[in-house]
Amino acid sequence: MSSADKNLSVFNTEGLPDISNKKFAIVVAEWNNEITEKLFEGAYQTLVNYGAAEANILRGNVPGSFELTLGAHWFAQREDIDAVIALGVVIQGETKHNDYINHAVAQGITNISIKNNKPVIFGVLTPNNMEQAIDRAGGAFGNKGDEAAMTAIKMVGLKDQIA
Ligand code: DLZ
Repeated sequence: MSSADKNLSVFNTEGLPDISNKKFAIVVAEWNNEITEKLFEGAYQTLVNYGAAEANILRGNVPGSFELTLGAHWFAQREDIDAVIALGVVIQGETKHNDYINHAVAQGITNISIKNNKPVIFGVLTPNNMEQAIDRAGGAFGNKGDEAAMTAIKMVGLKDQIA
């Protein structure tokens, strides 16, 4: 099992949809960018590994995770985009700032997904510290960017089946 496959072991990867003509957007928060870049690399590579054309993967940066909702909304509004992946890392701090950001983004992403009737994937890590973040961005616990991309692939296929 390759390391990319190991990261995705929580998923059933049989019968995945053909995504060669699907278009994806990845929105990346610049806060904690040493981690969010790893999440981006994992998400991008997983999309390519499972059949997405590189020309069909767009990227947009936003300053912090709080801005992911609006950045994702701008992409989700576009008819040519099939799914959006929002990537960020909000590390627990001494203040409650992180709680406000996490709740706002989780709610915001849910809202824009429903409003635009397309998958908008919550790829935001909420670790207690940097070590936990590293473990989940290509470290001991895999790469949550890979998982976010696989979720997007599966939801794109489900939409074609169900919606
Ligand atoms: C302000 C802030 C803080 C304290 N922590 C984080 C963080 O851990 N991760 C993150 O992505 N962004 C953080 N930000 C920035 C906010 O997301 C946002 O960019 C600012 O509050 C401006 O709206």
